[in-house]
Amino acid sequence: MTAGTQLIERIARRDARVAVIGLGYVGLPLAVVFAEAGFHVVGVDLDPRKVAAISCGESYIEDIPTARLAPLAHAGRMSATSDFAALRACDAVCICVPTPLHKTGDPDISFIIAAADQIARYLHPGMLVVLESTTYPGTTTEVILPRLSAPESGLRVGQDFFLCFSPERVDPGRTDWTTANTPKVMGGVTPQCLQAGRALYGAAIQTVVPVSSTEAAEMTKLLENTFRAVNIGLVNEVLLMCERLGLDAWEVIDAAATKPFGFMKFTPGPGLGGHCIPIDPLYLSWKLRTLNYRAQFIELASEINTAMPRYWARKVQDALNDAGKSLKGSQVLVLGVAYKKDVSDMRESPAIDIIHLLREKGAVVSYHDPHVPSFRYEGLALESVQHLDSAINQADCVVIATDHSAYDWPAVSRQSRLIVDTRRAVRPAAL
Ligand code: SAJ
Repeated sequence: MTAGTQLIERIARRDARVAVIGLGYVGLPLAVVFAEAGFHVVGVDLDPRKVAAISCGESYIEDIPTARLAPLAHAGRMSATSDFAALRACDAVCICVPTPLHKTGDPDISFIIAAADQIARYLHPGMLVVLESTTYPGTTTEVILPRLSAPESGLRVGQDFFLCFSPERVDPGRTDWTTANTPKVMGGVTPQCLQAGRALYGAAIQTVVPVSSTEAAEMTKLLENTFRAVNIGLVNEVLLMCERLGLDAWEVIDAAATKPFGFMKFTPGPGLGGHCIPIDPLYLSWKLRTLNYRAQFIELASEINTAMPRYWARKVQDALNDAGKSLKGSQVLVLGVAYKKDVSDMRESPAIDIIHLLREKGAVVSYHDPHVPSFRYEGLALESVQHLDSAINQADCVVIATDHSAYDWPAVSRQSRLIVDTRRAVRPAAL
């Protein structure tokens, strides 16, 4: 019996022990889904607070209530550690670590490399390794594979161990599409690798979508998020075009969205926030530059999207000027600093760029966000104003940067002297 068939049999019997490296918004839900499918799961994370919380059965991720995690931890089906030696007893390891950018804008895959080096220390015959972190095409075979099939290990990919890439598709806060029911793309270094990956994920996730290689799977994820970034860049340019045409961009986009086919609605905004969309496409354009190709749509969309905070800061300056006021010394209240509505995440939030730009021009800027009571981010340390009504009354200009559902937008509109609305949260009267 080959190592592959033995692994697949252990998976079928739920005897396989699964490790998940990285217990964030991707790794923890994945670990829970495997544990609920009957596997013994060990989470590995360098953050002792995460390890302690999971060991007590307490969740720190919105998508996983403690009531769902606790029974698994208490039944011993799920545990956590910071000691990578736990991998020695595991049959499968899923890597769910961050893939940020360096300050230079180049991919930072140091977390992937660190995980691969740890796995290499405990790699044994019959082990399956699956990379989930979003990265450029080629990472699995060019970076991970050499570390696992180093001559001293004597282990051969596809025969002794198995290596796959399967992109994460977690959208934090979403309840309709979850880790368990979102189709999961899977590519293997060899057919045997793909077979092992499909066996494991197919035991816990409703639909596994095989593709011909790890590179195809890596590219699939980047296409998904590049599609969003480029279309958001397009509608932000539509805003700039409509302004010159004297048209309301949101009216035009809403009207276009009535087309029941061949159109997908995106809306202009303050820029591009989050930990995925602003970053993932730059992994792709970086890789293509190494192949002497310039990914023009990605670069143009990035140029337009990153220019939006400056566009909106200028709108504030112009609006105050039209009201006979200088931006310098004006009280400006920013509503919403999270990167998108109804979340508390601030990563790459364009609202922060707008605040910086307004402050640079001498405005006295405060903010309110029901999901962000205070923050210390990118050189700013601010607290949300406590009394929204009085803050609006005192403001020379209100900037709507994040259109949280918690706001009473008609009331904001009535109370504000001046509004710059980057999200069209305040809707004009219907025709
Ligand atoms: N944004 C716009 N206009 C739009 C849509 C978004 O300005 O029409 C802005 C948002 O305000 C935000 C940024 O772009 O600042 C990104 O927004 P997003 O809706 O893409 O949200 P994310 O970053 O949470 O994207 C995640 C992604 N999920 C994964 O990578 C697994 C993405 O693939 C999902 O499609 C997206 O959630 C989703 O649909 O909610």
